[in-house]
Amino acid sequence: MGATRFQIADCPSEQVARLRRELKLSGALAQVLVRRGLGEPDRARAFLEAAEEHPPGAFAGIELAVQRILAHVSAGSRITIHGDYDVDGICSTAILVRALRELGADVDSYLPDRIGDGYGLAAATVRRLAQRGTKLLVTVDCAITAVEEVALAGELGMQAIVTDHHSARADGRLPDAPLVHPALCGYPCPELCATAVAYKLAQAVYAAAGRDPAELESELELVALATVADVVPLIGENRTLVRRGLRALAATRRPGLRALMAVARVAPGRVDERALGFALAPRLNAAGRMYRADAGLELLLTEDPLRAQQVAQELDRANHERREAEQRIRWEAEAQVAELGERSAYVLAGEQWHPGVVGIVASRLAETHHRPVVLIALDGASGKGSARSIPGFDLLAGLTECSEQMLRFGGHRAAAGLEIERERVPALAQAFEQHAARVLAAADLSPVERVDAVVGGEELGMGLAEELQRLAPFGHGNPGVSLMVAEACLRDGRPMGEGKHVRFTVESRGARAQAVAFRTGGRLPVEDGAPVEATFKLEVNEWNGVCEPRLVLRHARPAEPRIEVRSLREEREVERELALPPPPEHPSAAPVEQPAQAVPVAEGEHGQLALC
Ligand SMILES: [Mn+2]
Repeated sequence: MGATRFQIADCPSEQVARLRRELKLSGALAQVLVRRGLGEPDRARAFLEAAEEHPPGAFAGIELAVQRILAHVSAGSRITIHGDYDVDGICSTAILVRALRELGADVDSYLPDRIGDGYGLAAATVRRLAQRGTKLLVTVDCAITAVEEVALAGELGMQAIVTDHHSARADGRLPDAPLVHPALCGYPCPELCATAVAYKLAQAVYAAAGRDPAELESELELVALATVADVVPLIGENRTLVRRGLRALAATRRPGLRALMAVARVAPGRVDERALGFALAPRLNAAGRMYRADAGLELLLTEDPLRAQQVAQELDRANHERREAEQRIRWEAEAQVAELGERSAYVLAGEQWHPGVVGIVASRLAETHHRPVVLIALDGASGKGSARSIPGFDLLAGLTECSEQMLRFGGHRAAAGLEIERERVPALAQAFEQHAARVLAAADLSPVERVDAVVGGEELGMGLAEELQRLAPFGHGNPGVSLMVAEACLRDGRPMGEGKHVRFTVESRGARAQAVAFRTGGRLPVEDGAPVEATFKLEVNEWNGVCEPRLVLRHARPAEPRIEVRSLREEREVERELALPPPPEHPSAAPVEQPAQAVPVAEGEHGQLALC
């Protein structure tokens, strides 16, 4: 993998000064906002306040869905919520089941089985539900592409409502049913997850039934969990939903969530977006990956604390199994990568790779090697694969180029799934790698770190650590802040964590700060005391009841001498000088990328956000 490059975007100092003045912010936070396209004070203020919220009526046509639901509630006919086996699919199902039950509906649910049914609404399921007596089929987190299946439901005497947030079919055909979909119904935050869509629909149904939608406030717990787990961008209304949901979670009375937090050792009062993504979501997902997702749904719906505890322990065990399966596949896959050597993409296949886990491993490999990765679980004469991409590569386009090698495939730019005959795997590998080698430029093959602010050592205190929390929740679409420390050198490396990590002192402009770097083998990644270009994240670290600022190294590279080599490599030096970290009072730098040595940032618990 190529070295990480630093990218320091333009940051006009007059915009920084204006934000500092009008919003009373530090220079560092103002730089972050300007570099993230929020230099306009009103937009910056709105983002920091995270108060964007829209009424359910902003979904065009939602009243059709509401009327249809209420008609079935008053008729007492059977309503089935059809969800999905991941966190978003489970949480959206739970919200509608609870809300409709509360209104006296005859409601049940169906979660497809990842291996047996596959993703989405299947014709066989539609038939089964019709036989089981369903009169109204409500889909959540799926079925926007299920044109034929929804038509079949109609033929079998069922009405349907489709709620989803996935992309519609390429041919533009939509199911013939009332739709509640953020992008297709003109909702002002088009990137809601399915659980947020279900929450809005439940609010609309409550309002129309004469109930107070505020009764649904506690469902924001599930909205926050699913918004983080489903990796939708944490901007716009999603920020509001996650913040409010985290507050609700801290005081949750739902037995299942309390039990889940207990097995994951998350203190409710300190639950944050990382706990959602790395501790709670993987456990809730584990049942659907290893067995069936129903246990997750039962956990969210039960009112019985004892039963909640049992199910939470079951999920915790399934999560352990998932981790073991993941670890084993990863070792085998890494061995294949080592054998293949440097390639533009990797297509790897193995026996007895759990198909519910290959997607997680594919994303880890894509991240580690910064290459598109296809992982295929072979079983008999065929195999099921999962693929993950990197920013510069359109995965679906790449697979489409090799379509004749596969039985079927689907997905999008960043993630995809496929089925293939065993004997075709080598041909797919060859075609896919050739395509990747053709379309990927050298620059695409090394990761880029976007620097948010350039700061001096004297700024790296508790004040800034707390101030940066105003940008939370962090995650997809709103990454953690990367601070470049100007004129830094790293000193006094001392191993910690059984020699895996290192703690050290950062010096910059006469100020010193304590820092840590994870997974460096206990050593400083650069020469002790030498000038470096280094990026950090600055956290509030709570340990034994004491709050301290903590600097965590992201990447470091030796700072190259700037003046001496000017005559030799003048062109390059002009570029480098533009990249010189400016003092925080005058932050202005042209966008320049510089190579840096990668230091992996510890990502907390061994968890996973990506979809399978
Ligand atoms: Mn979803």
